[in-house]
Amino acid sequence: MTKRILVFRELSDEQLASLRQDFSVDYLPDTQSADEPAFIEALSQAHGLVGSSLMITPELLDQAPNLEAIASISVGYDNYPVDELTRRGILLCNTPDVLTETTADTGFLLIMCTARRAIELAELIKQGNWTSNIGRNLFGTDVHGKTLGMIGLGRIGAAIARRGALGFGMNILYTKASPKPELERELGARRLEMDELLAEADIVCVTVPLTAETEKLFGAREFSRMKPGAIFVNIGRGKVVDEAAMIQALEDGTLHAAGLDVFEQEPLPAGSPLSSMKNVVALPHIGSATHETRNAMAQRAVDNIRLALDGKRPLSPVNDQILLERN
Ligand code: 8YV
Repeated sequence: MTKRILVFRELSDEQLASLRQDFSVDYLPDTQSADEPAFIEALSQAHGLVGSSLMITPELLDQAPNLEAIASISVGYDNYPVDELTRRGILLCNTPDVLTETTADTGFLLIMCTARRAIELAELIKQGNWTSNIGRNLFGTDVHGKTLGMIGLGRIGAAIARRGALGFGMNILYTKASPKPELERELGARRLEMDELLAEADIVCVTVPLTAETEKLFGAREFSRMKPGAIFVNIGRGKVVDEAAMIQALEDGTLHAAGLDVFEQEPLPAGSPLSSMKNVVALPHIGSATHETRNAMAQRAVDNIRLALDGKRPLSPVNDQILLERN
């Protein structure tokens, strides 16, 4: 019996052709909602799912009676009910490592653009408003030599910290979540309680995934404890931040500036203050969005789904306890 795979994000022609050699593939790369009739119809037949950025709910899984595995084209997997998938024996895979350096580049891009007001000042030229020397009122702030406070020091956070320490001579702090002795040795990173880190950091960079523990980790209290003039950058997940509290802090000056690649609601709703505030650099979730990396992520997902449906261990399973139960 040829197994069926529903692919709801873009693959290269070669990746799609390789899957079609061994599987029956429903290719719906422009899917924007799990409610779309074509998606629901294909899901009802699917043994495998490949894609990202859709909320997969238990109710949706009820409409996928044959589903064996999901290969997400993402490292984050907060949009999947992992415990429910495990209970149902459905394997979930993600794409760590292949996107680490690109996403860390995006994190440092946000740090630099926010600190040096690059987007705001580039706009002067686009608007024909560069009519005199840039004065003090438009100066940015240095990044080199400053103190970078990492909220999350996993693969991506560590890559950002290396850029800061090794490339910009920055002092690295991180929260006490879990000790990273190898990074303390390599980068001179110091592990602090959150309040201590907020009091000392010139730039706070969030890379933690969205979990029950990290939801709204950052709110009015945390912003009030940041240094005057400090910068907040978030490339993890939008819901790690109380967005209304962040907007209030940006408006009243408690928070000097923010660089954001993720938001509570994506796409960012029209009229959100974050889309027009001069002290905000807002990017449309482009963390891993380069040709090279998105191709590598898609390839990882293709490899994962093929291995999973062939009854083999995928390259990057999330709920791999299922594999232990199978063997
Ligand atoms: C997006 C990301 O998933 O990998 C992640 O967790 O946040 C991004 O890379 C992107 O939309 C991939 O499809």
